[in-house]
Amino acid sequence: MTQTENSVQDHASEAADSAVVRVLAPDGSLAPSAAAEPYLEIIESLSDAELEGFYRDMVVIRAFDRQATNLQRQGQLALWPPSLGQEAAQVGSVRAARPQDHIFPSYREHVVARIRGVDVVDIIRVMRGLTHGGWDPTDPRNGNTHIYTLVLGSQTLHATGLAMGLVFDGKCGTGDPERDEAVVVYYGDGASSQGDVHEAMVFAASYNTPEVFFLQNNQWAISVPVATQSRSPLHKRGEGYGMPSIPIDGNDVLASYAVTRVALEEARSGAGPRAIEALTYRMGAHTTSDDPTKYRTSDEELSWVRRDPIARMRAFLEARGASSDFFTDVDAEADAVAEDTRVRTMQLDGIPRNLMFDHVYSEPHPLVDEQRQWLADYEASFEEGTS
Ligand SMILES: Cc1ncc(C[n+]2csc(CCOP(=O)(O)OP(=O)(O)O)c2C)c(N)n1
Repeated sequence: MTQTENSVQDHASEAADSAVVRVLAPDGSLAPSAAAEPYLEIIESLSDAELEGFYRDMVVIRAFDRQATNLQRQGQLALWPPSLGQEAAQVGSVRAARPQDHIFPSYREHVVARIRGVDVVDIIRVMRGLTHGGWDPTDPRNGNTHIYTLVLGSQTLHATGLAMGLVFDGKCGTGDPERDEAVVVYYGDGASSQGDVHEAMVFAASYNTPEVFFLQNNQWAISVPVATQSRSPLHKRGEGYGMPSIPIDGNDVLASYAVTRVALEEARSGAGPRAIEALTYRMGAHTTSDDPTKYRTSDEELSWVRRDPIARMRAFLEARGASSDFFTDVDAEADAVAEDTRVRTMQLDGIPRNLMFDHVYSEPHPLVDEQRQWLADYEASFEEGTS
C-alpha cells in the first residue's frame, strides 16, 4: 500500500469514528454523529439568517480565492495559497469567536481574516510582495486579527504568549462573558509536527491559557500525507498535554461553529486551553507553485469533491426552504467581491524592482551589484522595456 492509500484509509476510518463531531452528512441531511449530541441545542438555536450567513461567507470567499489564484497565474501575485475546500472549518470557527477575541491565522485563512474585518486586498498585497505584514492587528477595523505567518507553527507561540498575557492581566475567567477574552490559533497538520507547536501547548497547558488550538487537518503538508506525520490521530496530541481535544468533520460548518463556540466559552471562562482537529481537505494545490498531481490520485480528490463543504450547506439550506433569490443574491455578491478584488489589485503598485537588493548587506557588494545589473538588463530585454 502506498503512503497516499494509507493516508486516505486512515482518514476514512477516522471520519467513520463516532467520536468525530458531525452534524450534516455529505449530502446535506441532518445526521448528527453520537459525538454531536451535546452540540445540537446550539445548532437548533441558530436563526435562518445566521445559517444563510455561513453559506454566504463560504461562497464569497471561494470566489475571491479563485480570483486570487487567477491573478497569480496572470503574473499579478508572486504566490497564492488557495483555501479551496477548507471554507467550512474556517467560517464555523471564526463565526464562533467574539469581537474581543484574538485571532492568529497561518497563511490560508482568507475567510477568517475577511470575517474579522481585514480588507482582502491587504492579503493580496502580502502575496504580491508589497509588504511583509499587510495589516495592523491593533487597528480596530481588523478585529484583533494578527498577520499571516509563513514560518510554520510560530503563530502558536505568539498566540500562547498573548493568551498568557490575558491570564496575567485578569482578562479571562472573570465570569463576565461580555468581557472575558480568548485566543484562537490556526495551524495545519504539517505544522503540528513543529517543535514550536508542542512548546506552545506545554506553556498553554501550564498557564491554563484561554486558548483554542484549531488544527485544520487538510490531509497534506505539501506532498507529505498526514499518515507520515503521525501514527495516531492528531487530536490525540492535544490530549497528551492535558487539553480536551475534539475531532470534528471540518467540512461541516455547523460542527465547526458549535464545537469552537463551546471550546471558546470554556477557555474564556478560565477552564484552560482546548484543541480541535478539523478533518478537511485541501482541494487545490498547496500554493500556485505546487502541482498536486505529482503526489496524489484523482480518485482521492474526487472522493473529497463529494464532501464539498459548500454543496453540503447548500443542500441543507435548500431542504429548509431557502429561496432561489437568496442563492442568486449570494452568487451576485461573490462575483462583485471577486471583481472588486481584480480591479483593486490591478491598481496596486508594482513591486519596487531594486528593493530586494537593498538590504542584503549593509555595504555595497559586487555580487549584489552584478545581480541588480542582470535584472535591469533582463527587464530591458522585453519589447516594451522595463516592466
Ligand atoms: C518552519 C518551516 N519549515 C518549513 C516550511 C516550508 N513549508 C511551507 S508550507 C509547508 C507545509 C505545511 O503543511 P500544513 O501545516 O499541513 O499546512 P497547509 O499548507 O496544508 O495548510 C512547509 C513544509 C516553512 N514555511 N516553515
